[in-house]
This record gives sequence, C-alpha cells and structure tokens, in this order.
Amino acid sequence: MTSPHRLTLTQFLIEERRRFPHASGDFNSLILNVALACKSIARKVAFGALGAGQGDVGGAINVQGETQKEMDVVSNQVFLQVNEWCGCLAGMASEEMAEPYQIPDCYPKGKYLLVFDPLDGSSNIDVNVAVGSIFSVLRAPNGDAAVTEQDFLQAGASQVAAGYAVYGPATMLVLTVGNGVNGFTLDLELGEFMLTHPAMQVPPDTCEFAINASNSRFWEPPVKRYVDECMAGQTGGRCKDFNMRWIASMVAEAHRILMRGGVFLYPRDSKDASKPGRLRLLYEANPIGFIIEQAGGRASTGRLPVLDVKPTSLHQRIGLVFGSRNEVDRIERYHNDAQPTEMMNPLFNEHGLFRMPA
Ligand code: AFP
Repeated sequence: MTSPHRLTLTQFLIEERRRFPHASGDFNSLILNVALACKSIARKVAFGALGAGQGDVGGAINVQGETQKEMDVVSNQVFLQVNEWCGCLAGMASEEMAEPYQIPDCYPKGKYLLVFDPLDGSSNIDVNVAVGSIFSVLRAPNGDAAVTEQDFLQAGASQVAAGYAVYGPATMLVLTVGNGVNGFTLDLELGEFMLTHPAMQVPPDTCEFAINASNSRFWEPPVKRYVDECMAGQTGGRCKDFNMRWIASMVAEAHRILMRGGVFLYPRDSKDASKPGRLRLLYEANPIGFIIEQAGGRASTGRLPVLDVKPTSLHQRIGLVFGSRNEVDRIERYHNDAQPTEMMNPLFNEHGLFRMPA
C-alpha cells in the first residue's frame, strides 16, 4: 500500500496563491516565516527540563501584570528574529511587549502587521502539558511607515489570516487564510508541516464544555444558567449529559474543539473590575475566533460576534465564548434573555461596579 500523497505547507500556499495571479508572494513568505518560528519554538519546548528556558524570569512581570516564564521571553525573541528580516511586515505586536515592535531600519518593510501570543498557556510548561503559539495577520493601514498602536486596532473581521501552533504529542499548525481551515502536522524527519487535516469543521452540536469553574462565584447569571444546565445533564432541561474539560491552555482547548466539537468559555466576570475578561482580544480572541468561524463554528463575547468588536487598545481583554455553533448561539440567547435580571443586580446595572461595554 502506498502512503497518501500529502502537500507540504509550502505546496499548499503555492496552490492557494494560484487563485490570486497578481499576488507578490509576500504573504506566503510571511506564513512560512511564522511556521519556521513555530518549528523553532516546538524544538525548544520539546527539550523540557533538559533544555534552557524552564522556570520564571527572575520575577519579571509582562505588560499584562503576569509572571513571565523564560520560555515566554525566548519564544517572543524567536518570533521577532525570524519575522523581522522578511520584508513583508510593517511592524509586530505581542503579548510580551508593551508597545508595537518597529522593523529595524536595516531590513525592508512590507504591507502586513503580525500580532501574536508567542507561548499561550505557558503556566503549563513546567508540568509538560500542551502549549502553543497564536498569530494574526492584518494589513498595515499606513503602508510601510513606522507603526503605531492605532494601526493594530482593527476588528477581527479584517484579519487576512490567523493560525496557531500546538506543541503537544505532535506539533501541529492550524491555519486560515479566509478560505476554510487546514491543519498541518510537523514531520520531524523532513522538518516540514504536512497537510493532514484539510477543511477542518467544528461539529454544530456537542456534549462537552470547558470553563474554569473556580471562577463560578464571579460569573454573570447567563453563564451560571448555562453551566448549571450542563451540570444537571440528563435530569435537567438539556436532557443529556455533558463532559467538562479545562486545560488552561486555550490553544489546546481550541484544537480539541476543532477536532471533535465543544464549547469554551472564558466569559466576562466580576473577579476584577479592571479586567473585562481574561483573554486578550487582538492576539487570542480574534485569531481563534477567525479560525473557529472559518471552520463553521462561532465565536462571541457572549453578547455579540467577537470579530465585530472594534479594539480600543493593544492589550485589551474581552470575554470569549467559542465552539460548536448551536451552543454559542444558546449562550448568546441566555445573555440577551438575562438583561432584565442582570439589571436587577445592583453590581451589574447601568451605574454598577461591573458595568462594562461588550
Ligand atoms: P498565558 O498566555 O499567559 O499563558 O495565559 C493562558 C490563558 O490566557 C489561556 O490559554 C487559558 O485559557 C487561560 O489563560 C487559563 O486561565 P486560568 O488560569 O484561569 O485557568
């Protein structure tokens, strides 16, 4: 029996480009550079305790106020170094940097912006659980001029491409260029990403949900209602049993949901009034939202499609619910139904402590 002919990522991108005869090739070059960065990070992560980069960076805190792992810093460096020289970028922005990154003068600049979380779920790294990288490609609104924060504040619907790499038992790169979602598995012998999961689709229904239940006392009523119903299982209104998962690595959760359906919630809650949600809009919610929607699923703030949100700052946080379409629709419906009840709670009303925009 002959093994199936599989396209490499490069071949796949060349085939995609044939649909756009006037394309310069810059975009393909950008995606291949991102893929190279992911391969390099995969290799570093795979060394585990034998390699450098385990542990915290001597108490360093990133712009999010979170403890930085050495691998966060190393992965950020890899993304910058691999992508700055390629001539297709006007600038970059990352979870690990307070300000946008300017392409050094020694390199040509290009028409795209790259936004990324270099190592999502890095709290899992010391315990050898899957982590990943997430990226989003936008058009630079001002050509190759020096970039400003404002340039990056584009709604998720205007992303040109988005993807993630998951560093699990196998390393995979999952990519959308706005024409469906394709998954590539890293062939360690060839050093190439091979197309193994063409046209990925999120099943519309599911019996699996993922939420950090330790936050339940801070949830808004619609989220509590949804989770209570799932927990009630067959004996409750949903008349079916649900399974719960929580990996604390959104990339790994998104990948599971792409493979077999499910719903993920990190909703806006009342835990910290200064943070309208845990996840970051530009380099977590938007790229994952774009991928999930391109695979036939849905991504929402709980109230409205996340890809419609106009960002107001580079590191903006937001509530995020994504996955199987019918479950996300249901959660949005519960939020809409709940408005009057919510308004009765003084903490959530118009003048309340936790009043927040979408
Ligand atoms: P990092 O990007 O800082 O590693 O954060 C990971 C994450 O944003 C996301 O991947 C998880 O879903 C979430 O945090 C886990 O949060 P909890 O600590 O509340 O479980």
